[in-house]
Amino acid sequence: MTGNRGGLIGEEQVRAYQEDGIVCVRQAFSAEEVDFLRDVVTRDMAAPSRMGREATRDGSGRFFSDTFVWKHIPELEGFLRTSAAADLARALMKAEKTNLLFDQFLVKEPGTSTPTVWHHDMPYWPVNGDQVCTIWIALDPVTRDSGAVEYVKGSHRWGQRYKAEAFIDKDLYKEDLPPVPDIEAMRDTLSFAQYEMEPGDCTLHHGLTVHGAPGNKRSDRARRAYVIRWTGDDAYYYPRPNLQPMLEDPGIAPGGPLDCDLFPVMRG
Ligand SMILES: O=C(O)CCC(=O)C(=O)O
Repeated sequence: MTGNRGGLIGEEQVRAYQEDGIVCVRQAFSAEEVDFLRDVVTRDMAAPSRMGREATRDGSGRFFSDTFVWKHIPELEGFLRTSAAADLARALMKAEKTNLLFDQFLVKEPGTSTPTVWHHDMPYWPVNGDQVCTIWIALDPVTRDSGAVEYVKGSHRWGQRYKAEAFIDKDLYKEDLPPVPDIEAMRDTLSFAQYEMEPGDCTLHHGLTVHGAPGNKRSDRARRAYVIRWTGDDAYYYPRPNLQPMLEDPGIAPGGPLDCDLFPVMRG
């Protein structure tokens, strides 16, 4: 299998990703890589890029996000190019080519009450295709009470896109799509995945898998994640009005491949 570094991905995980839209891969990243990412997130939180946002809603704590961090802290490019992250995404998507869409830190500091609303990712982004996925790398031990992300298994195959709901700017998204259904009211009829994780563990989810997360109730530990968005062969540029801001205009044609300096090819 292409890009299957160190045998981290087997047939069963590819099947699970394709069927469930979510898999967890244990210890895909070394202690040195985790230390590197922890150092970078500390620096980034102290001096975020212009894409940095506070996603904290009313309540306690701090829900921090920054995107396109690799353009702000250039050492990240080495990690993006040489770590297992791109290989895992490529193997699960069954892609030949793999582009980086963007990277992101998502941090819930201790005592952050803000949940992550139920949503799926693609309505936020100027991209379309089946081969779109996210890797979420744990930089701290993650438990339900520290804000482990929860995923609705199989929701990427519901054949429906839901309206993006803003984490930050409430009036941003205007696409004419139905809202995400009331997932809490459907708990008995749906199947969920939520993983307790150690630093260096990661999850990969499909761009249409519905997911959300509780706040971080712990007072002793942050929930820091390095999150990378990847696309494969069938993905194309699909700009629409009022989307999540990208760092800059990528200068590529709608309907065409993503390959450009902003969304570079990392494999293939
Ligand atoms: O980390 C979180 O709370 C949300 C993660 C998320 O929405 C994502 O990885 O797409």
